[in-house]
Amino acid sequence: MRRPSVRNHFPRILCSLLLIGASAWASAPSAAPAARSTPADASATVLARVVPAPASVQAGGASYVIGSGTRIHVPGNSNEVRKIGDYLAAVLRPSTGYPVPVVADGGDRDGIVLKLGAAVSGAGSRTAAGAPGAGGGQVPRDTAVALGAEGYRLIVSGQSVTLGAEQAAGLFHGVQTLRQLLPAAVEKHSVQSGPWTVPGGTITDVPRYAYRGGMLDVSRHFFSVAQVERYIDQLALYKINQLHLHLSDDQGWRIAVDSWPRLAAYGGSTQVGGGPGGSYSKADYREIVRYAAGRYLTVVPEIDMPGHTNAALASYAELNCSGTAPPLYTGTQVGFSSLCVSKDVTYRFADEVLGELAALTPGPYLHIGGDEAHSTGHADYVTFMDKVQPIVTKYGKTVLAWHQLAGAHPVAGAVAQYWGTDGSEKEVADAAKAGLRLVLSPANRAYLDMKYTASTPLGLDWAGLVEVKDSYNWDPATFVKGAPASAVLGVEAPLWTETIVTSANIDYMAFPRLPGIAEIGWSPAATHQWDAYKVRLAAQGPRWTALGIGYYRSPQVPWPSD
Ligand code: TNX
Repeated sequence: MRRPSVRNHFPRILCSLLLIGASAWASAPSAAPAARSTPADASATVLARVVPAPASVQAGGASYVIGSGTRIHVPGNSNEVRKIGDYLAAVLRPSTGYPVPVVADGGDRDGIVLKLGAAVSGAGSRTAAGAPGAGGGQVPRDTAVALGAEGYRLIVSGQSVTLGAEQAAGLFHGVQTLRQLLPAAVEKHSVQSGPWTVPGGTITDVPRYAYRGGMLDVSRHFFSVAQVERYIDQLALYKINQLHLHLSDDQGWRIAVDSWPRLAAYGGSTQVGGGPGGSYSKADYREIVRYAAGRYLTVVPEIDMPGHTNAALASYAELNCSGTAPPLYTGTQVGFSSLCVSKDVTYRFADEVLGELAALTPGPYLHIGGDEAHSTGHADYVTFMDKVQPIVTKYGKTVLAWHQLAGAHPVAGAVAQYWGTDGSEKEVADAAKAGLRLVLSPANRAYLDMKYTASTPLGLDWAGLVEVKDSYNWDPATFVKGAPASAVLGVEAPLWTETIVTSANIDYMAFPRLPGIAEIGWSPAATHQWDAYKVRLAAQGPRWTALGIGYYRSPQVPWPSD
């Protein structure tokens, strides 16, 4: 495959990064599992195993054991927090066999307490060692750290597990951490023997980057709503907060558009290799959005333009400069298709498609593609982007596009998704200096469709072979040479599906690399260390097995036998 370079520039907004000082890091993930098994060591070991690595971990104090009397308390009984309580209960009930009721009262502190809002920053009284104090259950004011939109604090003592956050997303992320503090068998769907011990200590955690994405290409091969929801559940485990859906490409158009009905009906009728394809009705798409929102993920829909458009061009002859529709395409070449930049109908098409998609999408972004437009001349490419970006902003959305946008005129506030391999594209760095924000998806690091080794049965290798260590060892802040670190909004792991057909295929390519990209997006740079990470990652293996996720057992990772 030919991969093009980019040109050009533009304005800015800073992504505020909330970083806890490395000093707060205490005994955390860099501490490899201890060989001895005194209770304190055992606690430290378990607390130090979380992926993504939390910003601050203090092990110590009595452990909490989930038992038949454990309840999940939702003081204030807000609907949103109750849903998170129900989600946690749904994880705990099948494997523990306990009833784990979710109750509104906050008075009884013997159990798991989910606290939202003001109480979190209020006076607290538990020590890091978990000794109960006068304000039992309050989240202590033990650091000056603001938990913000997604942070949380988890305090485990002999009496209770108290999870506090300023926003519900933080509680949800804290629940993912709590899952990892329990034995892997907690993820199974039948009753297992405990004990269900949560080690004593305190975790205070906030993300490094606001945007932490996973992309699924549902165009090259179509994936059902249930398959997408399965992937959402996997993304949520690692605190990913954006689901980018690549909804259109040469091989298939996957979203119903009322004003252009043949896009889905005809353009969605096949896929790579000539299978039946498929598309989402608007109700299907709303269901994906709803399900994702319940896991604190925002859906980022992509309509790839002006290239990667054969499915649309085949559906409507008038979109072609020639006026003739090409046949549907089921191969894997890229760069041969283009919307007709000089025709007015092209912009009516873009307006109506993006308008309908904006109306269905509560999240802030519309991704307009813009990659590999090899059949669109540069001047035409710039013209097209000049006309289509304002359509996105007219519908109240933020422009997201592949990094070729940097070679056109990115509008104020736009975000470019970088997919190069060596960070040498000066146009991208210049545009970032001028204010373009970046989401980092370097293909030789973050592309989940790259083979791990030459013998990986699935995947492609145009960006190289990407073993687990390659995938983990990079820093978003410095990857694009000359781009200011402040321009980086976050990271994303794309999974292109030319060779990916089933959920088992998705599992195998995403695991174990996806958690590494999630960690790069979430954890403080100071925690980044392969030797410690591979031990933490290894501990995830039994969890994936318990969840039915079949992963690649990379020889780089010291997996336990499970
Ligand atoms: C490049 S990177 C593409 C996709 C392919 C992918 C395969 C980018 C924005 N486009 O069209 O599916 O490589 O790895």
